[in-house]
Parts: sequence; C-alpha cells; structure tokens
Amino acid sequence: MSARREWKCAIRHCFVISITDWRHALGSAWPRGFMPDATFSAMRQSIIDGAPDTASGLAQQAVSSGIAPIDAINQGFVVGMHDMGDQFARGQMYLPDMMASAEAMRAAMAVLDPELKKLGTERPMAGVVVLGTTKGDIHEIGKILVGTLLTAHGFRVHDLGVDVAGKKFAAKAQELQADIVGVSALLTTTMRNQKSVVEAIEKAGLRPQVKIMVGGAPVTRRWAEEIGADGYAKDAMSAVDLARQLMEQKTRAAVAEPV
Ligand code: HCB
Repeated sequence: MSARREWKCAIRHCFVISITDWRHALGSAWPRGFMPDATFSAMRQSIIDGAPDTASGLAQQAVSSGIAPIDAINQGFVVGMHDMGDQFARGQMYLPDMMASAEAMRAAMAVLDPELKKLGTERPMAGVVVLGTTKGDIHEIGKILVGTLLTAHGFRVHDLGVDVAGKKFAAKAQELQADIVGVSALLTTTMRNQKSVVEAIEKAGLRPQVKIMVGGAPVTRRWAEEIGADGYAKDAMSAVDLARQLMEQKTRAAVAEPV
C-alpha cells in the first residue's frame, strides 16, 4: 500500500472508531435495525482501503445492531468492490490493491456469512444447486455470495470453486441429480466458457432436468439467451428469485409430463 493510502486509511479508521466510541459513550446502541449512512460509507471505504480488520469490525457492528446482513453487504461492502473495480479500470489502483480489497471483503463475509446462513436452517429443501466460476477465472466473491443466499433460502448448494471446466459442472450435476447449475464469470474473456458449460450439460444428456443460470459483472440477459442458458441474475438476491422460478418451471413440466 502506498504511504498516502496508508495515511488516508489510518485517518478513516480513527473516524470509524470515534463514531463507535461516541455511540458507546452515550451508552446506547443505534435503534435496532438502523444503520447510519456514515457506517455504510465506512464499510465501502474499508474495502477500497483493503482493510480487513476495519471491515470485520464494521460487519460485527452491523450484526450487533440488528442490521440485515444483506443490507450491510449490498449497501456497504459490495459498493466498495464496485468502486475499487472502477478505480482499477481507470488505472488509479493496481492488482495488489484489488487483492487487498478482496481480502477485506472476505473478512466482512466471514462475519456475515454465518448470519445469512442461519436464515435457511429451518426451511424445507428448495432444490439442489451446483455452483462454480468458469474455466480460466478465479473471481469467487460474487459466486460465494450467491451460494450463501441460496443456502439461506433453503437450497442445498455444492460449490465447485473457481476455474471449473464444463465437464466438471456436468459430472457434479449428474452425481447430485442437481436441479440447477449456476455459472459465474467476471471476465469478458471467460464469459464464453459459460457456453462450454451449457454444451457439456447438453452432451451429458442432462439438459431436460438441469436448469442453467448465469451471472457475473460482464454477463447480460441477452448473453444468457444467446448461449442457451435458462436465465440471468444480476445479483445474489435476483439469483435466489431466479432459482425459485426455475424450480417452479421444473415442477410445472413434471406435472405436465408425468413419468
Ligand atoms: Co478482477 N477484474 N481481475 N480481481 N476484479 C474485475 C472483474 C474487472 C471488471 C476490473 C476492471 O477492470 N474494472 C476486470 C475485468 C475486465 C473484463 O474482463 N471486462 C478484472 C481483471 C482485468 C482482472 C485480472 C485480469 C487482472 C490482472 O491480472 N491484470 C485478474 C484475472 C484473474 C483471473 O480470473 N484469471 C483479476 C484478479 C482479481 C483478484 C484475484 C485480485 C480479485 C478476485 C479475488 C476473489 O474473488 N477471490 C479481483 C477482484 C476483487 C475484482 C473486482 C474489483 C471485484 C469483483 C467482485 O468481487 N465483485 C472486479 C470489479 C467489478 O466487478 N466491478 C474486478 C463483487 C461481487 C459481489 O460482485 O459481480 O462478482 P460480482 O457478483 C454478483 C453478480 O454478478 C451475481 O451475483 C453476485 C452477488 O451479488 N453473480 C451471479 C455472480 N455470479 C453469478 C452466478 C449466477 O449463476 C448468478 C448470479
């Protein structure tokens, strides 16, 4: 990290700590479920600064204040990831900065992930999903978030990880008799590998029973149609909605064509 960035980071850290101290000095928490914009803004900044301890502290603060973990993620931390990506694209940040941001995001998720998953513990099983990032691509944060939210909404998720070939998606879908395969791609160069996943699933003869959803920053609905996927989701919550719709389609098809 550059000296200038280190200084900025330290000043912001003091600011966040002082908000927290001030709150404690008053002897009261924020009203439950309320989180001031300054805290969302500090969350965003902790990602841009690549500051895992601050990110983790803010995530813990959100949990103890009764903030919905998904709000902390979407209104705070993910905004930071997007800003960082924009700065990288403009040449204002470099690869090590992007790695530090990913580290900070992981620290926040380590706190928020178990909270999100708790939501899904007592629900009936909604469907089986095999998830992964395409061959050649190691971006995983968005995919992990999709997996967490699907789990929180009752889906059983098997995450194949990153840099996954089409054949591996197909084999795992067959083994688990999956209902849905979710494929993530963050690079324009690896997006085309989503098509290889669709082809591998077709080749394995699984297409009638396995629905395919795609996502990732460069992916669009149009691209999903072009490669023959069943749907596109722009974020993790939309992925849950889409997965539910795809399960409904499967149920309707099964009723229409009983075995
Ligand atoms: Co990376 N990177 N990166 N990167 N990276 C991006 C993606 C760029 C857009 C940055 C930029 O230029 N503006 C860019 C891609 C440009 C392009 O192709 N159009 C880029 C580049 C160029 C690269 C390298 C090539 C850099 C280099 O080496 N010179 C390199 C590639 C490595 C490789 O994969 N082979 C690289 C490396 C990295 C890391 C390792 C430093 C790090 C990843 C760490 C990790 O994941 N463990 C990283 C990061 C963090 C990013 C940015 C900053 C953030 C990505 C992220 O986590 N976003 C990203 C900039 C950006 O995206 N704005 C940048 C937050 C999550 C929550 O959003 O979009 O991933 P998401 O997921 C959403 C959504 O898409 C949807 O739901 C998720 C949750 O809401 N979704 C699905 C995702 N998958 C789904 C699947 C479904 O079925 C359904 C919905």
